[in-house]
Amino acid sequence: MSKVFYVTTAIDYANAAPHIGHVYEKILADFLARWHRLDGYDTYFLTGTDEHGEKISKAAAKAGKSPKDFVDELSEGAFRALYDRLGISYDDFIRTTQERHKRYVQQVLQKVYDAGDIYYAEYEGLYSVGSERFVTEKELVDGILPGDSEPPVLRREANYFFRMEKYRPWLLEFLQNSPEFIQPAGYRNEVLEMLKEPIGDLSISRPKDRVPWGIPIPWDEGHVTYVWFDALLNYVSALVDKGNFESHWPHAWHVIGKDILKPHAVFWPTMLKAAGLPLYEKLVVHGHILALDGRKMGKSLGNAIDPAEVLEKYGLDALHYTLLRDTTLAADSPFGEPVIVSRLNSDLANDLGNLLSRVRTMLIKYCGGALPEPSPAGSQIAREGVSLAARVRPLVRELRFNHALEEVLQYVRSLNKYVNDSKPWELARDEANRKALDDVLYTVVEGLRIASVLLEAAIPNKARELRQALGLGDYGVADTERWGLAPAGTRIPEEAPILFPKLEALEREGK
Ligand code: ME8
Repeated sequence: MSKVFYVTTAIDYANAAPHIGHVYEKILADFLARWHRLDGYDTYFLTGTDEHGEKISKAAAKAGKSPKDFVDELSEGAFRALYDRLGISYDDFIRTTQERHKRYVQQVLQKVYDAGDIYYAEYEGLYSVGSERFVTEKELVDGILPGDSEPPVLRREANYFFRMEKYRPWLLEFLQNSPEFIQPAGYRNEVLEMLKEPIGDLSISRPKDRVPWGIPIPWDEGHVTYVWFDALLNYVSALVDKGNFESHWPHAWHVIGKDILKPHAVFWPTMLKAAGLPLYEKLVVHGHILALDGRKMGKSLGNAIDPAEVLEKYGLDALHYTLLRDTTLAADSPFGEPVIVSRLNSDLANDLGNLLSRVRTMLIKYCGGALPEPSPAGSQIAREGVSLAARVRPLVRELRFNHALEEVLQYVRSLNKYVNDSKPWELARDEANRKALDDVLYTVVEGLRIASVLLEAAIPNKARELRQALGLGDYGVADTERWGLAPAGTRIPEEAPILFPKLEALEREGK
């Protein structure tokens, strides 16, 4: 059976600079993409920007720019540039203003219209510009949609409507029978609750004279497509454009934040059904990143962290690792520099980096700077190493990323303890212990090789640097399930930078 994996992120609104929440989500998806690539899946990773709608045109007008110039600058200069610096390993970056996307959206609209699932009607309702959708009274708390900064406005206009309500019984039944479809389970329950009562039909157009910035409705010049109907289709339009819809679509995992659960869990499956397209495989919903005091981060609150700044200060690997290790998918997670510093010092500098320095020093001192012959595969620590992937893999697939990383770190700690208990510096005093000494050092090298591969999706650059410092190249997850792959006689580089300098040291040096 060939293994195929397709992962997407929400496409960010190109209306302001990216924030740490955007970065968190891209790192979650990047972790999944990298892990699956390493584990032998034919992997495709899509991210991009959402560039139409009222929110964008308002922001452009405020900045005194045309919507096109405005989104070009933000999409390329801010979002894509930041994700490149962050090492987000996307295969395609979609922008909803691209021709390939517009063409596909129009095709789908026409198909659903021709099938009779789109009609024209007048509607009056409360509209949230912040969330770009009509909301119900029930969704509001003190007159405002949670997460929005402004109350919704009463709006009456004639629009095209998608017969979403018609598909509600089907969707409800499907979700009841598919416990794995929306994860974590708490979000699934929220959706099941939403679907118990009528959801109404979805207004999918806007009059062009009020919102000119959008994809024209193919059969009516006077209307443009509602931004969510446009945006959701990015997940498919990008695949169709590259000719890998058939192969990858059935394996799609969408990574999104909890605030856009309804569009992804309700609008999107019903749209796919109406368009005669199969459903995606899984919706991966994450909570929000909060300030350390537990409050929402915001520029106006002065408690926001700038992702570009923390990236510059702590490096890509530390940021990826801590956002994966110190958050829980199902909940909102407080995050800030103290979290990065303490995690970097403990797991990465003390446990992992220090072990690498220790073993390198001993290889140079006791083995002439070359890897010794493989140690026995049957030792306790070797068996623990080759079985590690079997423990980590299900944790990744179950989206328990923090547990997956902790599992590997526990192994790294076992390796540290193994060195302390075996005392190679004492063995080195007597040539009669040569074989025992070689075995200890090889075991640590092999253990580090295994750990580095299983951590690579979270510390992509440092994992490779670690192996390079031992003269080793790249391996896949399957190569961690075999002992003795580090070739005997491999020369290790004489010099290697400290993998993760402790942070007090950085501060002292004034870096
Ligand atoms: O919603 N913590 O775009 P967006 C974690 N264009 N994630 C956060 C967050 C936070 N504090 N704040 C926002 C949109 N996000 C639409 C998506 S998809 C077809 C269209 C997440 O720029 C948010 O939940 O407002 C969403 O998943 C993503 O960032 C983009 O948000």
